[in-house]
Amino acid sequence: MNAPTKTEDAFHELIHRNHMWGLWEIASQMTPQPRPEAVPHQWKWALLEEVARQSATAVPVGDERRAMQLFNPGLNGQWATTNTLIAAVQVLLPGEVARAHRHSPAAIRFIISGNGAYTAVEGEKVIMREGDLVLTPSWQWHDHGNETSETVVWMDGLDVPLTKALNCIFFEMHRNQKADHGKPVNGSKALYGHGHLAPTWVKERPRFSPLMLYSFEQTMDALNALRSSEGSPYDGISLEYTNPQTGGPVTPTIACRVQLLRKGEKLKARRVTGSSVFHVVRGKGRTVIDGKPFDWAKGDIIALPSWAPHAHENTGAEDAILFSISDRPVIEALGFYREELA
Ligand code: GTQ
Ligand code: FE2
Repeated sequence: MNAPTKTEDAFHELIHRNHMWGLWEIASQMTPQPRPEAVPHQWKWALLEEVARQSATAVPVGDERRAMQLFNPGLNGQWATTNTLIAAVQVLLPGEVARAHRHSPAAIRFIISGNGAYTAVEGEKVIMREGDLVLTPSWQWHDHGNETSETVVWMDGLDVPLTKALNCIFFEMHRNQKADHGKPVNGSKALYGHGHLAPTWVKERPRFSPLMLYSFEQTMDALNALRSSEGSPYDGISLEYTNPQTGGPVTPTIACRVQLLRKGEKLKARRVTGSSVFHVVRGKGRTVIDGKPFDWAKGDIIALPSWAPHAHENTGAEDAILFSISDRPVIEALGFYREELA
C-alpha cells in the first residue's frame, strides 16, 4: 500500500539514485483517513495467565523486569501494542526486587492480582493492591519489590513507541538495586489523593500528576456513585483518572480511564483518532471492532488502533469494568482529535 511504484525511466533513475522521489509516486500515502498498520487484537487472560505462570520459572528477575511485552501482529515485530503504546504483563514473585532505573517513556501500572507489593517512585514506596493504578512518569527513578508471600501480576502501559518515533528514548540503570526510599510510604496519596481538594502550599507543578497512586477503592466509590447516571452512549459510565492539580490527564502522553458497563448495557459505535489498550477488570462483554467481535472476560487485554469503529457491550450477568490507556493527550495537544459516530 505504501510502497512507491518505481517508474524506471532515466529521469526517475536519476532522482531515486540521489534519494529523491516524486510526490506523484508516493501520493497514495496521503490517505483520506488514517490507515493504521496496527490491527485490533485481543490477548485472552487464559493465555496471559499461563504465560505469567510459566515465566516465574522460565526467567529470573535480573536487571530487566519479568514483563511480557504485547506485540501487535500488524506491526512487524516492533516493540509496540499500538503505534504509540506498549502494554505488558509483569510478574514479581515473593522476595524479588526489580532493579531501580529510570527512562524517558512514561509508565503506568494497573494491578491485576496480588496485594502489598510496591513500586518505589522517586523515593516514595507506593503499595500496590488489586485494581490500583500506579504512575511512573517520565524520568522518575523506580524499582519494584515484593515483600509479601504472594505473586503479584500487573499490566504495564508505556509510551515507548511514541518516544521512539520522536527519537527521545533515554534510559539509566541506578547504581543500587533499590533507589533510596526516603519519602513517606504512599505519601503522594496522603498529600494529593483527595479528589477535588488539592494542597495550596505546594508550589511545584510537574508536567505529570503528582499523585502516584489511584486506589481501586476510590475508583469503585466513584463508579458506584455514578452508576444511576446516564453516562455516555458510547462509553457508559466512563471516568478519566486526573491530575489533581490541573484536572488534566495523568501524564502528558498517556491518559487513563475506567468505565462501567452496567448489566445489559449496549453502547453505540464510534471511532476516534488515537489508539488505546483496554484491560478487562471485571465482567464479560463484547467489543465489535472494525466489524469483528471480540468477546472478552476478566484479565483480557485488547489493542484498539486509531480510527477503528468500535462498540462495547456488557453480555454478562453482572457489571463489567474496563480500564484503558490512550494517547489522547498527545492527539488533543496537537489538534488531531476527531471522532465519528458510526
Ligand atoms: O516495570 O519499569 O513493561 O521499564 C517495560 C519497561 C516495564 C518497568 C515494562 C519498564 C518496565
Ligand atoms: Fe521502568
